[in-house]
This record gives sequence, structure tokens and C-alpha cells, in this order.
Amino acid sequence: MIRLYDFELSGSCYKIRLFLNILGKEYERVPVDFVNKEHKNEHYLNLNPFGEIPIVDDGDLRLRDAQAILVYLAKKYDTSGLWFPDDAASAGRVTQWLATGGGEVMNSAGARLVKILNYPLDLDKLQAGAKRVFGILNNQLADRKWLELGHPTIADIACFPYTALAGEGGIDLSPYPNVLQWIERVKALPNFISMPGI
Ligand SMILES: N[C@@H](CCC(=O)N[C@@H](CS)C(=O)NCC(=O)O)C(=O)O
Repeated sequence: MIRLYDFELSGSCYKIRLFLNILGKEYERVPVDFVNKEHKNEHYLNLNPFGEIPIVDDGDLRLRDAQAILVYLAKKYDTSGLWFPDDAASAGRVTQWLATGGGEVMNSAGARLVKILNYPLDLDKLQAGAKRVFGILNNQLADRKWLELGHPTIADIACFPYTALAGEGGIDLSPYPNVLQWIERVKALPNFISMPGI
């Protein structure tokens, strides 16, 4: 069975819980004591030298990074082939937003860590970075319902959590109405599950 090293309040782990639920895949959760930095101990650094979660084991395979895990799960378990289509252009289109979800959108994650766990990071810079990417997402969603391909893909899953959690990082999403509508569309997906703060 798939094993997810998980922290309930992590938006990155939530990406994986959400997609596994959408796929209808059962999995085992290994709770990580993130607040007390269990993910930085020797055991966890052996699992992921970057000292981050999520981590997934599936049989002999171990993966780190939520976006890599989403790609793997889509390729292995999505029988529809729609969440990460095979053709070159579609794969490229989706992957550019996977990079955004694991990259620029993480400014919002950082702002939230400052606000809720007192991380000593530059809140102004993180909020500015998050607002910049939310503006770009808002423009992208001006004439489409989903980030790419006219239907939900793992691009939407990768960008969703820390966009929807922006308020917890002190960022108001009201200047981004297309983003707000997209959030509601994601929440209406079959088998959607939530997490605290969303
Ligand atoms: N590139 C990783 C980053 C994941 C990430 O930042 N995870 C956070 C929890 S949401 C973490 O483990 N941070 C380490 C820390 O703050 O000590 C991914 O996208 O999965």
C-alpha cells in the first residue's frame, strides 16, 4: 500500500491526500511531528535529505517533492489519462504549472509559516512574491476554468493548496476574482477533500 509521510496542516502533504482521494486510492498515513521538527531527525533525513515532507513510498519506490509525487500517481494510477496527459504539448503545459506550484506559489506557504509557526522569514518579501504569482494565476484564469487543457489536471492540484490558504499568510485574495472562482471549482471536484484552513 502507498505510504504517505504526512502532516495535517501541510498544504504540500494535502496536495497528495487530495489527489489520492480523487483517484480513490487507499493509503497509509505516517504522521510526522512537524512542529517539533521530526522531519529533520536522522531517520527522516535518510528518507529525504532535504528535510521536507511529503514523502511517499510505494513498494520499493520512494519519492520526495509533492509535484514529483503527483506526476507519479497520475502516471501510475489515473486510468482516465486526463490528469497528466501523455502528449508532449499537454505534458509541457501542465508541467510549467507544476513548477509554479512548487516554486512561486510557495511564497504563500512561507508567509503562512511566519504567521502560524513564527518562522524567522521575510514576511513582506514572501507576501509580495505570493501576490505577484496570484496576479499571474488570475490572468491565466481570465478566459479559462482550469489552468491548462480545459479540464482539471495535476497543475490545478499543485497550485491549489497554498493559493486557497493565502489568508493564513495574511494575503487577501479579493483582488484576484478569477482565482477565487477557480478555488470554488476545485472544491466542487468529485471526491474533493479539505484541510484545516480551506
Ligand atoms: N519541494 C517540496 C517542498 C515541500 C515543503 O516545503 N514542505 C514543507 C512542509 S509544507 C517542509 O517540509 N518544510 C520544511 C521545514 O519547514 O522545516 C515539495 O513541493 O514537496
